[in-house]
Amino acid sequence: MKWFGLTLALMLACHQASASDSTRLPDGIVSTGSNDIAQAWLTRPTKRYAHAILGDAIEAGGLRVKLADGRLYEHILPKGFVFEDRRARLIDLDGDGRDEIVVVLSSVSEGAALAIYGIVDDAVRLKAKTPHIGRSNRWLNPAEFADLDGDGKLEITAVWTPHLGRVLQAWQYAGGKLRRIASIQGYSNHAIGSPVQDLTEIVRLTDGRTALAIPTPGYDEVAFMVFEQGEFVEAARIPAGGRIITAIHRNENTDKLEFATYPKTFVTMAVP
Ligand SMILES: [Ca+2]
Ligand SMILES: [Ca+2]
Repeated sequence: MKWFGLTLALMLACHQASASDSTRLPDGIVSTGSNDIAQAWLTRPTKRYAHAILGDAIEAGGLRVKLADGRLYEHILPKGFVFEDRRARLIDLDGDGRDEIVVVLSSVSEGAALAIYGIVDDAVRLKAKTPHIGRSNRWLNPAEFADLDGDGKLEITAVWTPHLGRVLQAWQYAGGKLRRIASIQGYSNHAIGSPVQDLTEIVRLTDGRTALAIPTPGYDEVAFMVFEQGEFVEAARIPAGGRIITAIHRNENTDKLEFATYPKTFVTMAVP
C-alpha cells in the first residue's frame, strides 16, 4: 500500500505538472538561467499570425518565467503580437547580475523585432526592443550573444530577414536601451520553414580572435566573422560540402564544428 500511495502521489504530481504546462508552445524549448531566473519558456500557442516561418502556423502568445526562488510569472501579449520564436534566451546583457530575456516579438502588421524582457517591479516587462521590420511576414533570427571584440561589452547578433535581405546585425544593450552598432549583408542563420534556429556558433580562430561562424546564403559554406573597429569582417569561409541542414555545434573536446549536410552527411570542420 505504501508503494501504491507513493505511486499515486507521483502520478498526481505529474498530472499537476502537465496541467500547469499545458499551454507550453508545442515545439518550444525551455531555457535555463544561472542568475535570478531559473527557467523561461513560451506559452499560449496561437494561430493568429499565419506566417509559419518556423515550420508551423502556431506561435506563442505568452512568456512564462520561473525565478531561482521559485516564483512564477507570465507575460501575456496583446492580440496584435506573437512571440515568433521557439525559446526565450536567458543572459545577463548589462552585467548587473540579473538575467535579461531575449526573444523575437512579432507584430501581425509590422513583422519582427528583437525584444528584451526582464523582471521589473515584480512582473515580466519589456525593457527594450529594436524597431519592427515594418511589414507583416518579415522575420529575424537571433544568433549569438558574445563579446566578439574583447572590449568587455556583449554584442547581440541576429540576422534580419534571413531568407531575403540576409543582414547580419550587431546590437548592444546598455542603460535600458538597444543600439545597433554594425550590419553586413550576405549571411543567413535560418532556412525558410525549418524549425532549426541555431545555425551559428562562437569560435576562437587559430590566430586567437573570437569569431561568429555563420552560413553564407546558399547554406553550403561557413563564414567566420570577426568584429573589428566596430565592423564585421569576414576572416575566412570554408565550403561545407553540401547544404547545411542541422544546427552548427562546436565540439568542446575537439574544438571542431559539427553539423549535417544534405543528403545527411555528418561533417566536422576545423576552425581556421
Ligand atoms: Ca542584466
Ligand atoms: Ca564587444
